[in-house]
Amino acid sequence: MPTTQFDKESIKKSILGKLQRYNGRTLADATPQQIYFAVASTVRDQIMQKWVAFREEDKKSTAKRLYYLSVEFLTGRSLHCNMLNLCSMETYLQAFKELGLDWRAIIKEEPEPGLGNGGLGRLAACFIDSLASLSLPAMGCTIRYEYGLFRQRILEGQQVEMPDTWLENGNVWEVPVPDDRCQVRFGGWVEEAHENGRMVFRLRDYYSVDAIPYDMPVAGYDCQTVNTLRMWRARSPKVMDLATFSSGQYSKALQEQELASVISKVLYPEDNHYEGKELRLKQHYFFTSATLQYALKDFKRRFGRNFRLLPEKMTVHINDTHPGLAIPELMRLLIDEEGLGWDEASWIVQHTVAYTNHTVMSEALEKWPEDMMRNLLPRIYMILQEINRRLCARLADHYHNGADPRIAKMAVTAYGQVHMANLCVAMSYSVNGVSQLHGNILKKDTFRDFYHFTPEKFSAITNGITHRRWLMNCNPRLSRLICDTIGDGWIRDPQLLRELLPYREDAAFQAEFEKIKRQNKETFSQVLMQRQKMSVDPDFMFDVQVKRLHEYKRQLLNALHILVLYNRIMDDPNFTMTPRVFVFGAKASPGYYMAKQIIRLIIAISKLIDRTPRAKQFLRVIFLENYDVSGAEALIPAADLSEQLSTAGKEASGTGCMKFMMNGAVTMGTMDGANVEIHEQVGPENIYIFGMRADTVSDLYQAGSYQPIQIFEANTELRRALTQIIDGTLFPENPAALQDIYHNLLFSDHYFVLKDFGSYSMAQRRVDADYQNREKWLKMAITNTACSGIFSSDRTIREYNDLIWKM
Ligand code: 26W
Repeated sequence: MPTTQFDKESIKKSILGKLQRYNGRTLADATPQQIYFAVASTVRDQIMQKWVAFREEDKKSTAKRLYYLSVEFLTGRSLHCNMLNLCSMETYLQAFKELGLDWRAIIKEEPEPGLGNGGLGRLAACFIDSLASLSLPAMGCTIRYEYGLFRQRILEGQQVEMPDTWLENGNVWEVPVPDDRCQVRFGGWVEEAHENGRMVFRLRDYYSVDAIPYDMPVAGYDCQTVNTLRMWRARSPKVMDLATFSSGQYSKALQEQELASVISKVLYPEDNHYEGKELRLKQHYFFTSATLQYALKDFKRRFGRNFRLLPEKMTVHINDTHPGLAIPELMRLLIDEEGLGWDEASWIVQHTVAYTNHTVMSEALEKWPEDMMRNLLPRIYMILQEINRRLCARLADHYHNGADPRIAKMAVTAYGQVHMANLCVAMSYSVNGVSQLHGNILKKDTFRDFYHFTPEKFSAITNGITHRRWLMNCNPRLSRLICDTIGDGWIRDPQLLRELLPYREDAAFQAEFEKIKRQNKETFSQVLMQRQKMSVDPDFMFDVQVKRLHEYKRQLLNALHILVLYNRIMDDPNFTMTPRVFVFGAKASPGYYMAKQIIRLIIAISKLIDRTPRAKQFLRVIFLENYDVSGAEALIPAADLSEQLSTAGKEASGTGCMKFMMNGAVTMGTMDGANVEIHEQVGPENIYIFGMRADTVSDLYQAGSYQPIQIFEANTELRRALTQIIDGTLFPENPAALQDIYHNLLFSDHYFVLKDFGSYSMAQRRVDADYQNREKWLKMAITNTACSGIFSSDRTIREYNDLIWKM
């Protein structure tokens, strides 16, 4: 075993040695940052040893490889998970103890890479963990953003965005790989010529950008596999022009280098909302082209120029449409660089690229202006046009009518726009949704016409989360209890968590479970104190809604309900309820006005309660600032109730819901996305379901008859709460501050907040009563943990592999 080099004594020696060599310090006078570096680079050394051995083996392999392309990988911190996946936790903890180090403090020093917005990016991170742990050969490919998602601060009750400088002190986990650098070309024009009886295309007057890969090892759990997360960084290919520099024109000399490197400068903060920004298109093409150039190089090294073999030897999986230019780029590389004909290249692409859709929100579907595409990527644009021409010809043929309206709906280019989802559906061999409901909506609605042509392409594979990070790592107390109760088989096979079911009525087990939840609440309260100088009472019920702020996720439903509770408390001196703290965490896209107003509302309600002593006995509202992966890891194990309130049909899957469930929180949710499947797993008695079903929502949109004002008039409690938004209750000095929320709800309410409010409020009454019945509640909570195994991303990845990748 190579790990014997990393026994306790050598770990201690390594940490002390690194502090001495890199910092010239002893342990006693090293800073926490320096200690973190010494520890993390010791763990890295251990991974590197495995990585080298793994890659030696891998080089000889002729097996199929997966390239998982995603514009986001929201990995969170790595140190803790790496120690766990190496199965060296105990040894490290012993070493820390003997050195007098507090490991919690060390872990906190790691900057969190915020290379993602929300669900899509976090899913990619769970997937690479599962891929490695199941020993499937895969490379995650993305952009090495210098600035990740903004850091959120709350100032005067409003969100303020600050840059996320995660690379400031370096990144211990990455290794630059200059030998795999390549160039990506933009702009110019296409010269067409005949050579040896065939058309050739040459890009002229282009400018190119260097793509430099930085690799991060992804160590699988208790196995020899170490996969790679490859992050591409953009750099100018030109060294700075010294003549210009010497003549004193410093800024001109620097300009060109700056222009190239902006491509990997910053992550776009829009989630589920598309804007046709040119820099974003550059980012997408940049990392997609670099990845495919590398993938082809690797393919040729292994199999020569036998390109027919390509679909058998690699899959390019595109995580939503953002890397969709992989399709024309692979065509370009095969035709222009390798000399293949159109038909052969097209066949290869259509058997190599697989696509996952993550949203049906129309404002999130990418459509690039044709002009922009033509100017920035002229050769790619040409290929897109040819793909479109052939697609439309086939459709016209099929419908016996070149003017059939379905053709424009399915076209790749139409009305001056390139429709990325149509490109991906038309040219991939697989199109999948991320929950059963979402998969059905794709077939019946979003891609209905495509589905009629090629039903065999479509599938639904429900998302998952890695139980290693989201249970073993973030909730060590519960993990220990589970191991003590049913053994540790569930770590390899999380479905074995079901063996907990008989214990849900066991009084001793319930007591332990309850004790752990309380301890986790105390721990969270400490974290909250460190993060924003606040604490919470661990005797309160923890009711949590954490996710991106978006109107469809309906944080408003929750906020209005809190106002209703406030009024019940204030109106009736005899009123009592289960004391509850409502925790919110949510970043709003900086340009999303309504989302920012909703944050203001939540904070205003929090302040209203804090200045009202009677209300404070029963209610608290906490807005967790800068909600990120580390925040989630501290909060989710402490939650009692998980709020999943999206308008049915809008949340493709949701993955937060699974993390809460696994940690023993009960769901309050609509029949949307993965909630439907949680309901199926735990049964109706262990979940709170409310609101309209997706088909009813769809009918209501069709009918166009919804009038929220009628509900406003009929529901007294709701009317009162809504009125408080504008009557000075919340902002005595500025009552109009949130009037847009009020107007929107009354006269539009696109996401049916008012419509579902009554049902939500009733379900919340049941929660209040059930939580008092400790036995009943604990039984529900334990059932949720016990039934959560199916939502491990190991199951998800196995399904992708069986159905799509076939590695
Ligand atoms: C171009 C702007 C943009 C940015 C991000 C459009 C769309 C996106 C993502 C596809 C949005 C997203 O993160 N979707 C979420 O994906 C998760 C993983 O599958 C699901 O669990 C969530 O329900 C879905 O909202």
